[in-house]
Amino acid sequence: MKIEKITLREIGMPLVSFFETSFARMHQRRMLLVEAVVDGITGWGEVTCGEHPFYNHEFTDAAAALLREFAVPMVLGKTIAHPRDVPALLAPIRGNAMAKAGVENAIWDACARRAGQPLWQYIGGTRKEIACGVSIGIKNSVADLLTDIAREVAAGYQRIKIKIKPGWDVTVVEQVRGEFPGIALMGDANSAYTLEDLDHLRRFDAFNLMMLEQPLWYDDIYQHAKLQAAILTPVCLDEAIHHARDVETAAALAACRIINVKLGRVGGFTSALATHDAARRSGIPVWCGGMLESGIGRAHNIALSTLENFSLPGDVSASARYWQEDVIEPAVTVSAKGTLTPPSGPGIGFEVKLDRIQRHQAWEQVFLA
Ligand code: OSB
Ligand code: MG
Repeated sequence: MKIEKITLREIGMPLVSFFETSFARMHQRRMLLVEAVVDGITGWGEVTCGEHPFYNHEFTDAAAALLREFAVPMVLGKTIAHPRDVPALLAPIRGNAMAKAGVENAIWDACARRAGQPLWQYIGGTRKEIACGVSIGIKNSVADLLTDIAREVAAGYQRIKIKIKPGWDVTVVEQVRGEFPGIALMGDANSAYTLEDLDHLRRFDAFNLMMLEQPLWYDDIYQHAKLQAAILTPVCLDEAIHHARDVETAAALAACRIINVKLGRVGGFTSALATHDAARRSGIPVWCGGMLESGIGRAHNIALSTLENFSLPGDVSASARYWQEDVIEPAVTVSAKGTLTPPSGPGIGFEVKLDRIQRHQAWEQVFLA
């Protein structure tokens, strides 16, 4: 199969409401979309990095430069037998997993379409129903947060994740628990703490949280092992996991009991499959994390979530929580019991609406083999 053409586009869309983490408040997203033509068949990918290098080192403008100058020329005109051959083409580029994943995942979509199969089946997924959770950002007030949680619980979502940071943590969780004693609840700190905060972090043990996501340094596994040994709440790693070897390290050190697999952060489907397999071998359940994706990235996350070891509800939620109008048709919707059925059409299984993309488009660049 020949990679004949790649089109890069940047789109910008306002979020329906702001999303705040321990590192930033986001009002809009600038996203890079990758359209790859393989043997005459088009596939779509999305680069999931943020606009700023605050979640990881990648950011939209840097990813665009990396794709133009390095990643696209490395794959263009090349012949592959299977999309799992793409990482070897991109291997000279160190890091930059999300930019590379945008290219690789577009090729996976094209190849699944060429095979006439839904992408989720093409990658070996088996789940016919995916459990969905939501990620709720830091709000202006606890009252605002409780209102948002009530809405998402009423909508059926199976797990509520709230963002936490020093000053918006134990007392907030205490109030949420007071109001919603029975919900599956977790906190995501996005690396806002250090081991100096151990006594403070131990206070979360009183609230029966499903997990505490990446409380310590974004690039650390070992200190998380010390934390996990000292608290009852399961630790979940997000930022620190880049590939299957990190899962092996985390398992060997007992640094966490749960892992968040983000398709972009681990560098695309080939690495995500290996990461998933490594976690399964280690007896660590995983769930699919999100990066405020457009419908294209959302569709990829749905496919990934059908793998067997994605046994916990992920941050895979409805398009309408983020976008006035998504770039795919139909929009992603979640059932009243907080589930989602993977689509039956070939590839990502959603129609990509080019007219909507063009309406939000900042620029496009076409690369021909
Ligand atoms: O840590 O999971 C995270 C969004 C941006 C950056 C980091 C994270 C998140 C989320 C959003 O939690 C999840 C979603 O897309 O719904
Ligand atoms: Mg996270």
